[in-house]
Amino acid sequence: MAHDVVDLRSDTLTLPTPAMRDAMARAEVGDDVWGEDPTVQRLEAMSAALMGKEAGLFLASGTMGNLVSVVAQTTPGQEIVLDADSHIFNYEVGGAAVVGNVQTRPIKTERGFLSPAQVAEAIRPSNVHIPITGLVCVENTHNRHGGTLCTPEEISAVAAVAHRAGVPVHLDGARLFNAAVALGRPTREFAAHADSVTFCVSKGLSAPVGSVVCGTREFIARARRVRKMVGGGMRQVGVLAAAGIVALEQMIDRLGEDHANARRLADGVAALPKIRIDLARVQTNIVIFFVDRPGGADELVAGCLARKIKIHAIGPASIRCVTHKDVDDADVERALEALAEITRTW
Ligand code: TLP
Repeated sequence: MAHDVVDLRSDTLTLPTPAMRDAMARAEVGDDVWGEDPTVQRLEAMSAALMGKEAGLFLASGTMGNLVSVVAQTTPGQEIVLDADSHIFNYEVGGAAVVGNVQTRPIKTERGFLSPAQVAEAIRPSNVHIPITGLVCVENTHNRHGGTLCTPEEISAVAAVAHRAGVPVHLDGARLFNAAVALGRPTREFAAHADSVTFCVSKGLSAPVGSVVCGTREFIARARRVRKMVGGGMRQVGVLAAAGIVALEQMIDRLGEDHANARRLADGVAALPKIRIDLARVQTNIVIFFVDRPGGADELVAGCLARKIKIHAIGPASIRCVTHKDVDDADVERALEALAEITRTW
């Protein structure tokens, strides 16, 4: 069935599948703060297995997963090292600073990924004047860099440098399954050298709510306390975890379709006038492009909206489109036709 509105603003806009709604309605539940929700426990165990970790913890969002991971692995006054375009630094309302009382050390990178040399340089020496480096964060795939991905080997190289200095590593894998599918590698290989990893079931995997953080049993016990502290202890939350289980069972392999659609969208966009796009960065389900015309990004957003196509301006001259299960081939064609029409006179 054709979609009335084509929504390319984010993969967070995916609607739950009928199988998810069915699983939610039937979910066996209990009070999860009391450790009595069997459906949550099943999702956490499945997640831990997929990430090759001892334990998992279901949370409300990727933001909460990152916050809990930062707080559980640092002490106030420490510094966390991350990419300057990372989600934690840009889009999480300063939670690491406000709740975690840590200082962020943002570092500019080419594709969103710190090199081992950058990490080595950023880790602080022991000195009475200087904050202690408490955590290194990696984001894969990388949102602001346009869904770029890094390999398990790249993560391992960065983690080796951090670990040599006694610093743990957190992997913000909100879209880790996109990287795994794109590279044909299991998620546990990406997570292997990270001390904590968060992934979201609410993005391309299409569940309505939720993320899971995984790590050692000891880390998860600490993370559980922090989750409670920030108000994230939920009760009969198996109704949400049930959709997450369906997401992991049924929605991973199809992410390749989203990547193919993003590629077609990007190739079409590259042919438009006054548009700049780096096609090499289109590696998963995100397409970012730049508009070389004053007010052009707003014109594109408004022109698309008038044609029932939603795209997102992430800056005064930049647009982000994200493909997902509620965007099909015909929708990509519709979006490209709309963009061609709007830019025809440019
Ligand atoms: N990203 C959202 C917005 O917040 C920008 C989106 O539409 O892409 N890490 C990464 C890499 C993310 O892209 C996001 C969400 C999160 C963490 C936070 O997840 P939620 O939205 O569940 O808090």
